[in-house]
Amino acid sequence: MDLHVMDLYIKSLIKEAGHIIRNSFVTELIIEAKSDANDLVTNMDKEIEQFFITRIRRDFPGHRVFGEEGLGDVIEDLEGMVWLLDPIDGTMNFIHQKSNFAISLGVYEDGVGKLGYIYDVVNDNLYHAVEGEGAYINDERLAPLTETSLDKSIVGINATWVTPNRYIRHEDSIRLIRDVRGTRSYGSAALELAFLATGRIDAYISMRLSPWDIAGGIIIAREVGAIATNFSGEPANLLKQDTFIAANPSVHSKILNEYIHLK
Ligand code: 2AM
Ligand code: CA
Ligand code: CA
Ligand code: CA
Repeated sequence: MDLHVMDLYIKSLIKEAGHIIRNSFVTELIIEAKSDANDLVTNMDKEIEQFFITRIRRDFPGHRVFGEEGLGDVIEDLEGMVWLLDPIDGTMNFIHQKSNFAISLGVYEDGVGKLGYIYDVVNDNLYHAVEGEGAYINDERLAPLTETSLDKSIVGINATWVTPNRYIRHEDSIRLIRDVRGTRSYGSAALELAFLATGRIDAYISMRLSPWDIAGGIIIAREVGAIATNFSGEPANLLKQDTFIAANPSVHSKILNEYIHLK
């Protein structure tokens, strides 16, 4: 199918999902814990994932859906058309703040990112990209990233990763934080990638992300020149959880080589 036809379809689907989420603000959420007491899921995460799956199965038979809440297909390869969906990225923010969360979606064909979307539901900002045709916010084209340096960079990093952890050496994260201009933590990997694409931050680092957290964002970020890899410098993993760094090309390899030494 023509990518531009799909793009129009997906934009309207995402906006419809956004309406459902905004309307849910007046009703009480059912909140459950997943892997631990702070890893949360609500009835809306599941409802929105189901909403997408029902539409995709009806209108795109043969396409597969890989969603965080597991209501879609079991995905062990990226053959054919695969939609990687996070119905609500930043569930903790969704619950506590009713803002700073996003719908994240990437459409891949045989493992190649074709269409990427991040919808900041509350602010009604839709970031999107079509492979090779640039990245956009609300259909206005984003400028390519410009050259910068580490001492002028703002880095997105969650404070958890500065406490002793099993992924990265404590002294490395402390040194990185000292050497950059500033750090931010938004609590939504998808939004951090959208902010990287708009130049509001210059790098985003996480020790553990899942395919649906980054699938849409890496397509968008790539269109403005950002580089996204795991901590070994390999392309981001779209089948399983992994380390992740996406950054302006002028600081990506410096952060990776001089600050990140995996334990
Ligand atoms: P989520 O809200 O969809 O779970 C900050 O918490 C970011 O890390 C969010 O994008 C969040 O996505 C993601 N994340 C990935 N794995 C997580 C986990 N086990 N617990 C909490 N957040 C997780
Ligand atoms: Ca989650
Ligand atoms: Ca997520
Ligand atoms: Ca989620």
